[in-house]
Amino acid sequence: MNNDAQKAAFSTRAIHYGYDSSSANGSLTPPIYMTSTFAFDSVEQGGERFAGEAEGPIYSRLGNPTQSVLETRLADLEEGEAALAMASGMGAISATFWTLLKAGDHVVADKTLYGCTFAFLEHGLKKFGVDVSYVDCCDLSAVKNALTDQTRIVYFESPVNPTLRVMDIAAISQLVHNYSNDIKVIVDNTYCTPALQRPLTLGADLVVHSATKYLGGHGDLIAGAVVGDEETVTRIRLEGLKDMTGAVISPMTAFLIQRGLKTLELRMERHSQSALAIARWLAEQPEIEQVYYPGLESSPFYQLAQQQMTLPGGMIAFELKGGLEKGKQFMNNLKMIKRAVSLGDAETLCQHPASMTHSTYTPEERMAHDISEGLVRISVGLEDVKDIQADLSQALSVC
Ligand code: 4LM
Repeated sequence: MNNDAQKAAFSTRAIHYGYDSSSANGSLTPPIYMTSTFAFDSVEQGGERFAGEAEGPIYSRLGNPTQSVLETRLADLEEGEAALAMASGMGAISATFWTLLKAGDHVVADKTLYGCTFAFLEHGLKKFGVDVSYVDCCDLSAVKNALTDQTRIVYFESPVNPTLRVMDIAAISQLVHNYSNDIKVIVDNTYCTPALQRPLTLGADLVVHSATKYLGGHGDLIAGAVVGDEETVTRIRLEGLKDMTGAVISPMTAFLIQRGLKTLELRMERHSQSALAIARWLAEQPEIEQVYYPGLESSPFYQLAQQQMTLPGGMIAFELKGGLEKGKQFMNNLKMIKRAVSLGDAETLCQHPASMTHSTYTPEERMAHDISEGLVRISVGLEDVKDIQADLSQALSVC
């Protein structure tokens, strides 16, 4: 491993860290170990690896050298001790929760979560005797009041999908750890990536990702990851991944994410720059009721986002005057911009959370969890910002 790049800047480490080409015949890019299993030199060596007494690969459900390069690099970028890459964001989230919880435990989660995360907590974990309280994690006293002796996890996204509320990660982590060091603060960092925000440096215990999004960055894979301290990540690998979910990442996918990481900082800068311009423009349009974007000075989260994130990111949500019907009309008018869920791709994507990503909530739950029926979400892509704006403009003009 060539880890000299450790002291280098983020973009340099995103390209070099965790791989030494001299270990692989000089291959500039890390080889893809497309193998399910690994041959042992002897029965004794195999036994030692299984017993954890010797280093070395065993079977790709437990790890694979291509995956290891990605994990080493991602852990470094998030400033964690270790990372575990998995088959999807939901694979990473579920493996993490299954490992850390047992029946009778309690989770405090923010009131607005990606739809399948909400469904996992509400319909999955609750079925197995885990209690979940949803609170507004922007309200520190609400978080404090929700903690009990049974609480083991405090979980939130920041910024939140889809409403873009921003949580004070340092303040929440401090409050929770003052209450008990047995509670893990877990932050879903999908919207920011470590290029814009590093929750572990702010006091969080674990970070989870849908690597499907900005980390991969090209809309061509599904993957996830968890990053944190070595001991917990090893437990998640050996319990949540190996025995409970089996949500293993393929070597090819791990390779594609490594490729995505090389341009992560560049892409996040461009996504943020274009999204800020688009959000400012949207806020001036007479057809628009409200724009949610933490980079707008008018946002209630502007100051916190300035402190906690290096840039405001590429995601925008907004409501049109006329609500749901106008929102649908607007979306159907789009020409270049794709009507699609997911985010963080080169292509600008537009979706309707109430009927798509957050349709796992009932209409009553959506209302209680702050997801309005008329909300439209845009993942601002890497096209020229003038072309993105032109498409939005023509779609608005015929509403
Ligand atoms: C979407 N999101 O919003 P996988 N955490 C966050 C997410 O946004 C997602 C996941 C986890 C969307 C998918 C259709 C904050 C997903 C789950 O899809 O399992 O990699 O990640 O459009």
